[in-house]
Amino acid sequence: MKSFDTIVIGVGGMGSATLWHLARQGQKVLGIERFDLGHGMGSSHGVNRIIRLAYFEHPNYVPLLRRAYELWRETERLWGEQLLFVTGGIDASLEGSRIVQGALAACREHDLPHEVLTARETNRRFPGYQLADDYAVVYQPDAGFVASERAILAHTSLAIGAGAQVHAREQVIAIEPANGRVVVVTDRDRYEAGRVVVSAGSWISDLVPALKTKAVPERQVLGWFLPQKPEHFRPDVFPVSNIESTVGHFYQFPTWGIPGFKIGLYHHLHETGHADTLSREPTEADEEVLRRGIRHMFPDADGPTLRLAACLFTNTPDEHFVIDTLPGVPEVIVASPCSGHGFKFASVIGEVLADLAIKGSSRLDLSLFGIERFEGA
Ligand code: PYC
Repeated sequence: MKSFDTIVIGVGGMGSATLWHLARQGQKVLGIERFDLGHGMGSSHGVNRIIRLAYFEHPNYVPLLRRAYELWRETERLWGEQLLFVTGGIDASLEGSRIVQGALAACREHDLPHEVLTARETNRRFPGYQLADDYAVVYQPDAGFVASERAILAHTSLAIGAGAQVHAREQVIAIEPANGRVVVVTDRDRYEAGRVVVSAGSWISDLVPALKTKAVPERQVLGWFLPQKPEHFRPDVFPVSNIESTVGHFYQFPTWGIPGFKIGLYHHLHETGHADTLSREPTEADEEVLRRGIRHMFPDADGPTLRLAACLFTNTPDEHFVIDTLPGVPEVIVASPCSGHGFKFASVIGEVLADLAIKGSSRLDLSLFGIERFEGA
């Protein structure tokens, strides 16, 4: 049986970064991916994902984000291609509600650069936005997006260059811990390793049954639309945003990569199920949901549809991540139920998982992400 220091199961956003951080530290590593490398079945396709520092979800994410920014910049230097694009970012909601309060709490606790704007000031400064007067806005200059598909290829290429083995189109059937090591059984072979990192995204609970009700796949749809005024939706004039509006929590990007203004609705139509059976085929109903947000806040983007794509969130009950060793099984490390907001962290989570595999601990505070916070997990 072939033997490795660490096996990484799932070579997507988190797994590819983990492989790189393990390989660069001289580990003998194998990455196993059930689909093609850079496939469109998971949570990272559709060219880019938002990155932002003033994190409304919880101030504890900020130190991780600072390190994520550093590592994205390092990865782009080593890879020779830009992966992180700073556009500035807008967090908006009705006065006093979660997103604005959360973003301000992160700014206060970590002394982050930001501006509080009225809706009118926002609309004047960034004319792609047409927010109603009752929205409050926090503008953060460091936000932008990460080229998610390219980042997976970058991390994987760097890992292979540092000696990692990668097997795509190979499915893991079982993880069998025994005598302080782990056997990984696939549809092609059996391997053994000192540690296994399970970063299998929406398939994680197939391999880690303790997460069955704690890492729930959800269908999500992204749309790209041709603006009537394309000049208002370029990356130099249109900041990325999260807006908890009266018609839903929408997030949006300037035109980049795929032509068209990009928009998504958090928790789209609340469709959950097994990752194998959730439809990846967008429908007219999906498009209508996205147009609701466009008409409410971005009327100049209400042009022809250019592309729709379905991807998956993997939601935990509190929407915080799981990054931990399996209780009672320190050889198995789990990460990736990121509730739709994880990709921006891939660079740092890769480093954290490599540290957990090699040293058993991370210098970063992971207390928000423990598996045992879920009763019965
Ligand atoms: O982190 O801004 C974000 C985000 C939006 C949608 C999913 N994640």
